[in-house]
Amino acid sequence: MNLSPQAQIVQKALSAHGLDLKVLELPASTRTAQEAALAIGCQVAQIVKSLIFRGRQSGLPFYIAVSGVNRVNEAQMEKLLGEPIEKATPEFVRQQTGFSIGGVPPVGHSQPMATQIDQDLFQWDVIWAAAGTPNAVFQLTPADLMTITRGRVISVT
Ligand code: 5CA
Repeated sequence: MNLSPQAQIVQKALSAHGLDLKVLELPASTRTAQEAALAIGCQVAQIVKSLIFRGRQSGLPFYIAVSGVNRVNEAQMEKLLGEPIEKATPEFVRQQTGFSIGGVPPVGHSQPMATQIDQDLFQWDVIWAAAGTPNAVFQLTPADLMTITRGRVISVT
């Protein structure tokens, strides 16, 4: 299958972990969690939202993998991360990850960053994440998500 260049970056990062995870490019948009769930035929809660925040003091990026139905409790997250945070601008997301909003994957980022994983994703046998473009996704297990991101599992809500 011919993947677009951004999706190929993600496929290579996944393959490098030795996991049999396959990037799919779908005809329909997967730009938002809702659109992705519709295109895939799964629950919105099974979609991994890839949210980037910026530390207001450190300027560092934080990656939070969030179930499609959850909203991040920023005050709680600030306690956990130890500094005030703000939602990243589209430009900051591109700089730090190498991808644009709507296609940001959990792996293959241009800069390594601290990762948190929403514990609610563990309710599902399989979940889906973006794979570099607003049409690319891949299926994985919550355990795979931990393996590929080395993230810390937390309550985000
Ligand atoms: N492809 C789907 C999942 S398979 C996807 O990427 N969904 S997402 O939720 O991870 O990405 C969209 C997210 O980008 C939104 O939830 C929102 O948090 C963020 N976002 C959207 N527009 C903006 C914006 N203008 N500035 C900052 N963040 C934004």
